[in-house]
Amino acid sequence: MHRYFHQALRGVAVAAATTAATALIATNASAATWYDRTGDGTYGTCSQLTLCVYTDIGMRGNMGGALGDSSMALGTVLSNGTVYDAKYHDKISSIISNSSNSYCFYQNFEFSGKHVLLNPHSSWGDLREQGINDMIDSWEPGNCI
Ligand SMILES: [Ca+2]
Repeated sequence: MHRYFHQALRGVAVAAATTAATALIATNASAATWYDRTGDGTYGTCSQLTLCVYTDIGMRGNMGGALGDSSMALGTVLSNGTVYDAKYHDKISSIISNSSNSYCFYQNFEFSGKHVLLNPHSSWGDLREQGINDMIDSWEPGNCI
């Protein structure tokens, strides 16, 4: 758990220039606000948010969206008691970023393993093309490490 916490703090440091706080720290009151929605196959479900992940290809399925830049590790319990693990762990298939930051997405929840970099204001409609479909467990603003 301590290692986990350390990893979370590193994520914040990487994003120090942003409003980032990490949802990894369940008691962190400044964690980005998270919205659970259903993707409808358009960009509209994410238009008011910073970063959105979808469990299905083409911006469909369960959608988790963060308002504000934040690192995230699936499988942790957030301040609202939500366990992200069940809904998104190893299920993300498309992503939209409206952030001015790049984002690195990792295979493992400790910001490790296979990883891919999403440029600012970009999207991936089919993560099979990035070779990381149904694999992502964590992400953070900034470049990959
Ligand atoms: Ca999926």
